[in-house]
Amino acid sequence: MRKYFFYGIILSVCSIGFNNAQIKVPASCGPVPTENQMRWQEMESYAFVHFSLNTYTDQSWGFGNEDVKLFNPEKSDCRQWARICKEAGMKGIIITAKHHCGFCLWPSKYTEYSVKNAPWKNGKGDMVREMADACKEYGLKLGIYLSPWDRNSPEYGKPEYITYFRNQLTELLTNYGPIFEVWFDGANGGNGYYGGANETRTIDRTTYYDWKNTYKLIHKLQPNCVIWNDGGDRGDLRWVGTEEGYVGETNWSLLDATGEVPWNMLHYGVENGNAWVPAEVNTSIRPEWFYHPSEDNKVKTVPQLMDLYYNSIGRNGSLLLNFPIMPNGLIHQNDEKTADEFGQAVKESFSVNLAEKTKAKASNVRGNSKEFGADKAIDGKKDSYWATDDNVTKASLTIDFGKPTLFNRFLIQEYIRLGQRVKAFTVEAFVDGNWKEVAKATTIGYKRILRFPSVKATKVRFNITDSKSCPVISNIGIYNAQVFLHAPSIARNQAGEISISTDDIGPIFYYTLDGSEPTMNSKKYTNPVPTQEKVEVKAIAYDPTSGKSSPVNLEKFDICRKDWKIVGISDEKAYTILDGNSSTVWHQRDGKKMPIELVIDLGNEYNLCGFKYLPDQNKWSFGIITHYQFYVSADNEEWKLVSEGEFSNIKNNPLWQIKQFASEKARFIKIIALKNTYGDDVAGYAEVDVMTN
Ligand code: FUL
Repeated sequence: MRKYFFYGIILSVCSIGFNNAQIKVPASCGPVPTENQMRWQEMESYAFVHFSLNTYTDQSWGFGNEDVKLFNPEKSDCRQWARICKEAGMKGIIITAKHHCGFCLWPSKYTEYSVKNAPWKNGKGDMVREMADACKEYGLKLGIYLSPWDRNSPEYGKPEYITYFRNQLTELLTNYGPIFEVWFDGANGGNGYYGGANETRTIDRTTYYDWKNTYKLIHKLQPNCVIWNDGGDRGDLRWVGTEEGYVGETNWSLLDATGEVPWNMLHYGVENGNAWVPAEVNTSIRPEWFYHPSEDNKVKTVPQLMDLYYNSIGRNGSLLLNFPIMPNGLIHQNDEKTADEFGQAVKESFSVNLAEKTKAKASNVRGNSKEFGADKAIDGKKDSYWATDDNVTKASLTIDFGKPTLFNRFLIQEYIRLGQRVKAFTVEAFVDGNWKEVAKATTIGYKRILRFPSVKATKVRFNITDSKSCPVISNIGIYNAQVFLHAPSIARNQAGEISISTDDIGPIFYYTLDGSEPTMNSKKYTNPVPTQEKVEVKAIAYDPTSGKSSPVNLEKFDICRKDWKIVGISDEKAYTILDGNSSTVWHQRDGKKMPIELVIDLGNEYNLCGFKYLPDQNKWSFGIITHYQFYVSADNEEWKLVSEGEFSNIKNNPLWQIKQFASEKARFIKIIALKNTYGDDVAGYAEVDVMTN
């Protein structure tokens, strides 16, 4: 009897051992990240700082002829930038060492167009060095933005420029310590100063830069660095096709290694792509990348920054958030305040993981092995995971809180070292004895966070409903995060009526028209508010249920457009360009060739000092004007040219374009579209407005 008992033990020990030996780690599914990409992905968020001669000329893109003597940031302090980024929870900073104007923030040996000829620190300054030192002090990584397009260099467009570019890259990659990312912008070629040639130079972005050899150089000088490139050859990371701060809800970290990358591939990735190229979401804390004093009240609010967070990091991307530097060399206090509050909000929202220390059970566990059990998804370790048997592509994992628990966020991570797999999943909550679906999504990847209205439940069930291969889940988080009200939108139609609205459900609005801060004692918004003059509208949203109110939104409107007539155009739709609605667009074409003219009679004479153009908000649409002339007239006969030039970066960032000029009395305005983003014969407008004094 004893003997059999003994043999029994031996047998079962052996069979466990035997079983375990058979349970292999799941085979990887498709392409997987490199160590560099893994390290980068785990950083999650990092900053951009945009600082150059543009900062001193109020431009978005410098032409390349701006005077180096303008650069004199008398209070410059990279430690302030690093402190702010650190407090906002960021892990690194990418500095615009050289933007398109060609001006270098470091004393490059290869050009005179740099800090060495600026009055700042008597030409002895080196902003990249100061940035590197500050990053080191604050435990941040350093990245480099080096614009391939250089509107100053006389060599740009010629083969010699590639040597110049690589020489500069070598300086940056050898003299400033470890670099975590290099950023090569995709704006390539066009008109510029080019050492005095003042001409248009076009290049073939697929061949001109010979990226393959530049990449070799980077790998040699900085083996741990990731490459972002929107200009030609695939780098390690991809752009997401917009600068507004979101990637597709479906987001594969895969692309095809060769071939064109149309917008949908940038935005959603490619499910069966043959290269691992994850998404980096780049956007600015203000509308523009460089500092413009007119945007001091346009700094993104905490609710907007939280949306960015969920729409980038929460969708399997990283967040690259830009801070413009002021002419004095500092980040503005408004940007600092909101960045700091954003950092706090993220920290607080995700401080308590309600899934930790609960019980988890899965519908299938790989080989029934403890090594791949459900609890591995809630053990807080990034290298352990729940996995199923190979042939399983549908599976569930249930988390039991043991008591009713309130939550509104579901965070999930795949173990991406084995590839990205999940194609569809749902989340259910067990409420009053029934399962109720609270969220549904497609891809997961490194991290996915779903938002839904708060629910109180005793259990949560995560259901994978489709997967490319057996699921491998490394982490689940359940949170009861802070919920923010958005500042309301404010618009004015052609008749001068102000309307206030929001996408949030339930809030009421309070507003002022005299520049004072709105409170719950201000006027309550019920119907559109008639206005006839210049007006400054401030509004807040207030939610009576939670007692919370939103940040303030401020919109300034110039003269009322009610008497405006579009001259010589019979198409009634043309008036959508004056309706105050940014989503309505009118295209002027009718077989006309560029240049295309648009004349507007303002109905009265005004002191004009500027005009504003809002392009189609769908930047892949046609008719987005890039080059323009603006004329004014008292009588629609004699015209005076008051402004001409480019709408820089309008395709990637389709913002209001604001152009100011010396004041002129006039009743008629004429916009001439010279060129659009597609180089064809259409001029499109979402809105047109003027500025008066
Ligand atoms: C764009 C550039 O043209 C902008 O000026 C800015 O630097 C942004 C980050 O990338 O494409």
